[in-house]
Amino acid sequence: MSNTVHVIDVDSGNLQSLLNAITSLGFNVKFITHGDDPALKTCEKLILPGVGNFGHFVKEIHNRNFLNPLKEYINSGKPIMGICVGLQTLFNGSDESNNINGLSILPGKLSKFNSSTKSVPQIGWNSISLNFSNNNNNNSNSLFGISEDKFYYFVHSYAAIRSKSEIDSLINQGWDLATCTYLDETFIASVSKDNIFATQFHPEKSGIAGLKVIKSFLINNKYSKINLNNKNLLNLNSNNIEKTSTGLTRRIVACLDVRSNDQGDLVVTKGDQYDVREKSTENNVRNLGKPVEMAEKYYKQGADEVTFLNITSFRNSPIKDLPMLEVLRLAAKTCFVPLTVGGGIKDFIDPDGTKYSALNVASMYFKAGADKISIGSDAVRTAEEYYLNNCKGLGNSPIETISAAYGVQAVVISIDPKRFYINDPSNCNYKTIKTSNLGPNNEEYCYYKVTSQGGRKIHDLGAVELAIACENLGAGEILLNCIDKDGSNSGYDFELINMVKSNVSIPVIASSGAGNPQHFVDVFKNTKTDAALGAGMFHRGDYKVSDVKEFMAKNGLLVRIDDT
Ligand code: 1PR
Repeated sequence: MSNTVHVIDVDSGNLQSLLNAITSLGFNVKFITHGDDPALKTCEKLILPGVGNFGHFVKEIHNRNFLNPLKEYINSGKPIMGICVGLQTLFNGSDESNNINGLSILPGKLSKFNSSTKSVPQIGWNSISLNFSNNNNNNSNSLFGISEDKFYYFVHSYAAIRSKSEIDSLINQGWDLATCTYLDETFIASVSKDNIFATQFHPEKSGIAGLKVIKSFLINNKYSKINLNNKNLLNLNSNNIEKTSTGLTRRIVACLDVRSNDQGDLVVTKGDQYDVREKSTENNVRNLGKPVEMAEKYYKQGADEVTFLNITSFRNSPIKDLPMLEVLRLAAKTCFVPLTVGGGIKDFIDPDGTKYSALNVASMYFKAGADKISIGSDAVRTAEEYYLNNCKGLGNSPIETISAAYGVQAVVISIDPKRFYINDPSNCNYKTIKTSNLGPNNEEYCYYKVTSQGGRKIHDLGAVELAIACENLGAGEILLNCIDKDGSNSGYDFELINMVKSNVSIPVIASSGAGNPQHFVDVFKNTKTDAALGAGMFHRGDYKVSDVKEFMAKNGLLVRIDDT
């Protein structure tokens, strides 16, 4: 059996992670970028991965002359595996890009999740149900070991949403299926028939459980015996564990604030209310460890996601940011969960006069292995522009250009809000709330102004207003910090989280204030946050990510525990 797998590359999103995953399993990858490549006729195994926009992906398949060679490959009976938009392309088409035809190997179209009932995109770890056709080999799972007792990482707004009878009809046509239910909508998470296999989720980002699926495909291990009693003890099989309404697990994000220290080394640091210097006379930047090593440690402890924030990027040129690219490259080789990078994602001109667009910068990070980029300061500038322009984007902002190229799921907005108190909310320009923590002069109301440049500049813009503008411009997720809570170990700011969450339909990651596992339980029980982030408590070694997850599970919350 050849050790090489061929992967179709039409410049659609981050293929570096897939390459890293396959390489970590001891296989080689050869990319095929054009349908005329003779390797398409001779290769033994093909992967069709896709990220982002359906229309863009399918057009590239056409433009690069892949259509007929791809059909010939599939008809030859040799194995092919589609991932994410690669699975979507097997259908007739998608509401995301009308008038663009898919391969029509499977019937019907993709449609958008209903965002009036839940966060869209679906971002996170969900479980699947297996549905087998009658011609399946003696009650064997032909889905390369995909299992009902595992969680897989999904990130998408469009899906093959199907009714029970439509699913039965596919099964009658000989398809083995994994379906997934996202709150009120059931969609196709994986398909298998003859030589065709595809997943809507990203196995290369689904931890060890996902790597096992890729490995099974690479070694032709299509069938595995069904063992439905083998459920994850901590989770799906336990009566004490909640069933979340969306099906998603409670997502835990480990965050690394990174900067150069006074010796010029790139270090993980952590501040109190954004002040990252020691309180000693030396006043050094706190050095809590090396970014790549710490990221790997958190991945192994079970973090569902790792975020890197380059916290001093606003002072530097992109050339000085290059070490962060290296951090991403190295971390992506060992961390098979989503990676986000923030800091300095904006248009700028280098000291030598070279112009870079934010899209150029983001592309460099995606190529290095990032799955999402996070925009802080420039999102504030863009939102101010949006309101000055009668709530319309100019079309050229980083949020708009990056989400158009890589999909909304790839653009996170990092908000750095600061709390202000008032007595009378009637004349306030920002969304206010009646607070349960009275202000210093017993004020009963509060609001949050956003800041930029690491909290240094306070803007006349509210946190909710910023979040709404960014969602409208094409952001896919909010990373909601809170300067007042940062590094305080006193728990999250529920009032802020509830206020922002109830005004947007994209997912929100709660951040700032986590000091112990109880704080994670509290934030999920008291708010509708989609994820919770911790930094200092992990870096200091007070608790491991696994301590948090075990505590959450003991308190009945659904968390992902990876395979070993
Ligand atoms: O503005 O696009 O260049 O992005 C800069 C990014 O760096 C922003 O995301 C901004 O939040 C972040 N940043 C800038 N300065 C600081 C600083 O600390 N001096 N860190 C900073 C923000 C906030 C969190 C932190 C949580 C949890 N750090 O991500 O990890 O508050 O901490 P805790 O669990 O220990 O309480 P741009």
